[in-house]
Amino acid sequence: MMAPCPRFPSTFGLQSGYGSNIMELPRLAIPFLLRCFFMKEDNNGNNKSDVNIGDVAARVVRLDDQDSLAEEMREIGVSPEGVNIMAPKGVHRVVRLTGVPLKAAILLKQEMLAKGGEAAVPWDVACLNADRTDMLLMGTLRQYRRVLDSLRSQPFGLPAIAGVIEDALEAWDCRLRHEPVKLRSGGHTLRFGSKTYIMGILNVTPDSFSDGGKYLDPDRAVARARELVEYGADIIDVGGESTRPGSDPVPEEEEIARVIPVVERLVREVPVPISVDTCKSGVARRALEAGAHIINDISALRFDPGLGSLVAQYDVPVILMHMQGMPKDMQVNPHYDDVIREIYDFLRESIKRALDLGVKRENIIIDPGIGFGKTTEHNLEILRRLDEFRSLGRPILVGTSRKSFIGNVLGLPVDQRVEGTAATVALAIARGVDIVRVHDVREMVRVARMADAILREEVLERDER
Ligand code: HH2
Repeated sequence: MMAPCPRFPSTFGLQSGYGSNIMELPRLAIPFLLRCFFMKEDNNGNNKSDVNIGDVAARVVRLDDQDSLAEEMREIGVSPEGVNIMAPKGVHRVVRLTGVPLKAAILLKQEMLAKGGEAAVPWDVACLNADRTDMLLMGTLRQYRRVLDSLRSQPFGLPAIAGVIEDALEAWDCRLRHEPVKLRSGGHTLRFGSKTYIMGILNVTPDSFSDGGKYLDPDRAVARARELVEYGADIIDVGGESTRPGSDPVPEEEEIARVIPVVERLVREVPVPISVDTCKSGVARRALEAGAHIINDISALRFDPGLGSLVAQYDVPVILMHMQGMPKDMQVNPHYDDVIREIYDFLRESIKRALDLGVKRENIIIDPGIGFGKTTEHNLEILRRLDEFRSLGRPILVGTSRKSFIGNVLGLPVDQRVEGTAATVALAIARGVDIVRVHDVREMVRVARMADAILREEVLERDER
């Protein structure tokens, strides 16, 4: 005889307030009825199953994107239709929105709740005491899809806000699918997502913090570049101006005299793309005329108004880096209210500025600027949360190599930071970085290849074919 039904379990209960929906009743009732059917109670009223469960085991699986989840579903035999329906329900995302107008925030919260998600807002919003607010949206991809569909027919700017949310979600998930970037000469193409690119540092300066004075002579510089390529560098980054903390700018003619003879030779003599680390359009123009492939601008097109249009004219990739202050004073009490948010906003605006100047979106690479106006704690937080920059939808570069935050953590001088650098490179790759700018190319190529083999299955599959 069937035992009396257990009490309606609280976890099945209808939520009060937002989200209550009579249409949900059949969905809630089915598991409840199944439970009534299969469960018995012992004399004390505790539930006891009459089925021998044998060897059932549970394991939390780490599937943080739809593709991996779909793969796992196929593995256990879920039908293709089932995979399509269920995969978006199994991937949860938290999205931080900033600067949302009050009325839009209230409707957006209601929409998230109505579709089974959540939206955290400050108390001021509940009291209608704010003009604009930040929000944390929480939901599965399916819930977002349903919310976004319904926002598109709502007032208060919600259709545009839906677009912002959708772009961030798509960019975060599509990092492995950036379009290939064909470089202007040498038949080079950058295929971001397929591997981690190693940018080897070649400073032709007398005073760089780590390799200053070693490669001022062009013959030595070229020999070093050849060595870096032999070790596995994918790109050589030539710099003629140190930007270490406390450094002064170098006059343009001086920078040209250091950089251009080396670039002219490298373009002919080494088989990888050449990037030039400069903020000056005069230096960049000469380098591009000499055949350089990429411009690396630590000022993100802010210091020289001519640099953006030059990059656009030559149709080359440009690295836009975040920096607070100027190299001379950037390490004097760097301060942020919210370091990730401020760098994110800076890079978002930098991308917009570059686009306005005519730079193609596919030519933009972003860089949070490790060590440029940041304390050790700021640098560590940036690395910990590097993946948040993926929502900007552009490939990410980081330059941690031998920098002082590694020295501060390990208590080691600049010539003993290779293992510390290796840790940052491996973890940055795990967070989705596309290019690492390093001095110790031989070692970091090994770190990156190993990390790629773990994280980018397609790399291994490709190599094994
Ligand atoms: N760091 C340095 C120089 N250029 N460019 C990008 N995009 N990102 C970086 O992190 C970055 C950079 C500083 O390192 P280094 O070139 O070794 O030292 P110096 O400025 O003293 O020449």
